[in-house]
Amino acid sequence: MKTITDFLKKNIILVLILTILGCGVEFPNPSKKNSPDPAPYSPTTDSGGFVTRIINGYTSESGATARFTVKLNKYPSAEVTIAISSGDITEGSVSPLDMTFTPFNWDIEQEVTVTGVDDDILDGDIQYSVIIGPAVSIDPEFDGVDPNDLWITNLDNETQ
Ligand SMILES: [Ca+2]
Ligand SMILES: [Ca+2]
Repeated sequence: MKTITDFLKKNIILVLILTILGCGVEFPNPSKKNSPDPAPYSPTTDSGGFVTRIINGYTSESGATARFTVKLNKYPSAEVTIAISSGDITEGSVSPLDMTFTPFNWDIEQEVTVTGVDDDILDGDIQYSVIIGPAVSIDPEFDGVDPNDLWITNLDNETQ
C-alpha cells in the first residue's frame, strides 16, 4: 500500500533528476532569440549585431601585421557570413577573406590578420580601410547588415 511518504520520495527524486538535467549542459538556446537582448555597451559594437575589436591597428612595409576580431552580439538563427577585404591592396592584404558565424560559435571572436605591403617609394605612413562586407544569412536580423569598416595604418620603411 502506498503512503504519503512514498509519494513524496518519488516526487523528490523526480525533481532532483529534472534539476540535474536542467543544469547539466548549456547549449546555445534557440528560444533565446525570442527574449529581448540585453543592451550591450561597447564603443565597438555596431547596431546590426556585430562586435569588432582592434588588437593592433598598424601594419608596416617591413611585414608587421595588424589584427582585429569580429563576433556577433546576439544569437543568429542561421549561419551568418561576411566578406573581409583590403580597401587598398597596395598597402595591406587581409586573411581570411571571409568568416562564418553559426548558432554554435556566434559569440566566439574570429581573428583577421592584415599584412603590410611593401613598396620602394618614400610615401610616408598611409592610412587605408579594411572593408567588412554586408552579412549574408537567411536570418533576416543579420542579412544585409553592414558592419563598420576599420582603418589601419601602414608604416613606411623607406628612409631619406
Ligand atoms: Ca618599402
Ligand atoms: Ca614606402
